[in-house]
Amino acid sequence: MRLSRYFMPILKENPKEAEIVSHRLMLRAGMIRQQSQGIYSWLPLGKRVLDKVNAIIRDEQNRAGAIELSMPTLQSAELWQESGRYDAYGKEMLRIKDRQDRPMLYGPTNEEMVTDIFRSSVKSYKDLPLNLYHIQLKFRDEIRPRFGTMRSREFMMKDAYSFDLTREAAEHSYNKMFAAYLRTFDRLGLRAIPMRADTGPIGGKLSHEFIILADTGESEVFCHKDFVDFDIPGEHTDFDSVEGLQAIFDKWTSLYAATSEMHDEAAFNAVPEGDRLSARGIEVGHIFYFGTKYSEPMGAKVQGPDGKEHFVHMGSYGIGPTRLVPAIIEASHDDKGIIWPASVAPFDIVVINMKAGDQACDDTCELIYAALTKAGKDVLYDDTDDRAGTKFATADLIGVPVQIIAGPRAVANGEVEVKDRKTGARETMTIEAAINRFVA
Ligand code: P5A
Repeated sequence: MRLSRYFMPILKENPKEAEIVSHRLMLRAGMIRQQSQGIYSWLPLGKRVLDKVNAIIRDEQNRAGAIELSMPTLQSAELWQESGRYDAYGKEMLRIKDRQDRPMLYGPTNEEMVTDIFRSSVKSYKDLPLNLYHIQLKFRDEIRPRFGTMRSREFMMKDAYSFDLTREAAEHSYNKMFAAYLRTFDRLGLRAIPMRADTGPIGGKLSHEFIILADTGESEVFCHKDFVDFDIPGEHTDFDSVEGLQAIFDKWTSLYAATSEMHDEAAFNAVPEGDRLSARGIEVGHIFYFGTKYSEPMGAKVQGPDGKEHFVHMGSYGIGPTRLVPAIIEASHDDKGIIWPASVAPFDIVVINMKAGDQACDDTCELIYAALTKAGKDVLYDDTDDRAGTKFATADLIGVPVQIIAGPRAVANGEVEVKDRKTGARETMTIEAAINRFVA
């Protein structure tokens, strides 16, 4: 992508409305724009990051055996009347009427709709287990939308829903998502700690929130500090192994970890004082087991091996991609801007032409840009006629992991500089060496 032809509206000044660093940096880097309170457009640079986050989430959901579908944002009120949540959900639900005066709503979550899909076509235990997910916009009319897309009214969610014949089988499904979440957040460059949490309007008695420790987090959390160094399940994890997944779950729940709503002061005080971590955190995921809460009132049942009908045991599993992007920034930035983990960076490399219009600089940059693009890298080429200082500041602000800098003096020697955004380390090397480093 040539910057001169891209759309990346950088802000020079710090936006006044932004209270936390991720919100400030997302606005300054031209990643998002607020359209009305708590409702955002994702501008091209932000959209690239969001797509990469979603690709990792999708990959790990698929690995764990979940199947993707797509459900609509608008739902009919009737479904929610069946489960009893239409009235219970309160003012957070955006209620709309269509032209025939039928009550509709902008979905805050999809338990009812997916249960309806399930009951219309699954009739036998032989079709279980089943886990269906989608990545879709949601709307919750939050009392206090704030911190940009961290807590917005319209937001994206990956929501998965599992269906099983028995409670034991449902626990295996829960453990699959538990392990998949550990892997997902790790690939996003984050350390997320599962913590016992309040189930709120989703219901049931068992749930875990996945929390990123951050001073700017909205949740108050308490946990054993060893979680920070626990091993993440590897990519060859056998998701069909009941014992294997139970062992992962048991390990990751063996020490104290709870959000403030579930906090047990006495249990926490039993943790040796030096091992106690009392901190703030960002909830990036939340998984639930709620048994037959929806299947019973909505009549979602299958025939079991005993020939009788059984209400299915269900769980639901949410991740917030539009919250994850600022959470990643909260965890990874410096005073110059964002530092993207390579897995979600909007571009792999930025090529900075320090003197656009200078034939040697232009030729060198074109050569590098073409070679790296051909090798499948996402390359941003800063071919604008901005001052070099402005270009460096922009490159640091948008946080692309590698900068290849071509200035007249180095280019005259057949060389460029390669800068690592995270460490700031710079290395001068031949043009060929710079290309080879990233092509291999
Ligand atoms: C689980 C999947 C649910 O809604 N139903 C379907 C269950 N869970 S949840 O905890 O309420 O939300 C799941 C995740 O969505 C993100 N999230 C938000 N992100 C941005 N702005 C919001 N207002 C918002 N509300 C929820 C969080 O990451 C949460 O863990």
